[in-house]
Amino acid sequence: MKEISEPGAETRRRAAGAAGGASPACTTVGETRPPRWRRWCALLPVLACACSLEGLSVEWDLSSGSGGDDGSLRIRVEAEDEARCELSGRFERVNDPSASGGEYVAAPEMVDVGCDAGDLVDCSFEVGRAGTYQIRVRVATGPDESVDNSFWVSVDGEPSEPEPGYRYDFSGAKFHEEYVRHSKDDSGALLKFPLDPGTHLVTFGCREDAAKLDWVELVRIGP
Ligand SMILES: [Ca+2]
Ligand SMILES: [Ca+2]
Repeated sequence: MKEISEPGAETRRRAAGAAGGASPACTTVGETRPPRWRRWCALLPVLACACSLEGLSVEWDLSSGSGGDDGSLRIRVEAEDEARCELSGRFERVNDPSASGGEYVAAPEMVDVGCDAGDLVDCSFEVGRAGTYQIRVRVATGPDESVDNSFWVSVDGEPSEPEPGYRYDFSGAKFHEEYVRHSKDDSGALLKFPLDPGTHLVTFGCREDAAKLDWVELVRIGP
């Protein structure tokens, strides 16, 4: 509801501003003008309103941060959705009532067996709008939070060297939402990607088995 009410309020303010700005000029100047010109002046607030609506949803979602569920700016796929996310190697779906959709995916913990390069979750996204995107996820660590808490993350196969993706560490044994960070970056920078319209692949590779992935979102944060 916020997405609807707030842009509306802003639009009303803009329309009011436009009317306030345009009307005096129109009425003082317009009275000496032909009727057609006066009709054009009367339309100005409406036109200003329509023009400002064009960019509003973007501005609003940028400022709101947590946003909402505007499908054009946030695209979510459930990791267990086989139509959207392909599981390879050891990754498997796990039933869990605390997971969104009742399932998450993970590579099961195997003693003395490390992750393999072929243990992957490949999620495809149809991006309709060019822009800069971040990755938001719902994740949880496995039972041992110190060794069940990271993935390799890549977009469209990059980066692939020297490591098979950006290292993404997280904490918290309960499912929670967060933006994916590049954990080896000292500033802990959030990953950002310029994406053109089309199909894009976001890959979560096994770095520590038992780490849980519930869903993945692409969030457009700007042009
Ligand atoms: Ca592990
Ligand atoms: Ca899920």
